[in-house]
Amino acid sequence: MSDARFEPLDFERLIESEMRRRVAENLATMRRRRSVREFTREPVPWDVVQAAVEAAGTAPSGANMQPWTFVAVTDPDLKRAIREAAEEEERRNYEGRMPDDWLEALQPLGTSPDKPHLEDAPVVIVVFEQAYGVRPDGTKAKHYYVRESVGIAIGFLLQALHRAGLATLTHTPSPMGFLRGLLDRPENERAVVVIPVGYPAAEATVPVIGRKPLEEILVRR
Ligand code: IYR
Repeated sequence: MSDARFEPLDFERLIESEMRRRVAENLATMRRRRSVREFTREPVPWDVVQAAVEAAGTAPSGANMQPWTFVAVTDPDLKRAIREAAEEEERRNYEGRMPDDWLEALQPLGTSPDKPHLEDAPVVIVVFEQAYGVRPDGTKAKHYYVRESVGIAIGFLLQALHRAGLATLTHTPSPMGFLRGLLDRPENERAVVVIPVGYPAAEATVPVIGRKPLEEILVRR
């Protein structure tokens, strides 16, 4: 017998004019989201970070296991340690570990092994995926579609932070094994992404890039 419990759906049906107004407003806002690599050291409101992470936690996940942990680092010593470890790995990447075609693909972005943003940004959110859960009694709970679930949650997080007026960078130092030790996370957790969060420096620039036109990314059948 199933012990599933159901409740009425809380759904707001919109008239089409309101649908269009909202989707256009969202598109205009999201078009302005950019990956930012230059931050001021100005602190950001902690309650805004909290609400953005709570929004990320509403993401759908395999069997609703919510296989994620968001570690929001504000401690300057910890941020420095993350920067130093990330730069060490990245130096090896740029100086030989990345094949030429990868370096070539990154050329337009102007990235380098120097990661001052990992220290300058007032908050650095490290998102961990939980390969499995640990129940209160210590037994393991299986998690499903972990990477997909965490990827969706990261998307929610980036959107929430952007809409709240904060800049972010989606950074994936490679390999990221050092983050579990530095941040004292349990052995079922693996870092997926590092997200510096803050205000862009007044003189911040971003690479000139394009977005694929709708005709190229949407297929109607
Ligand atoms: N992880 C390196 C290299 C890098 C890789 C990709 I794929 C990017 O889109 C950007 C950078 C770095 O952070 O510099």
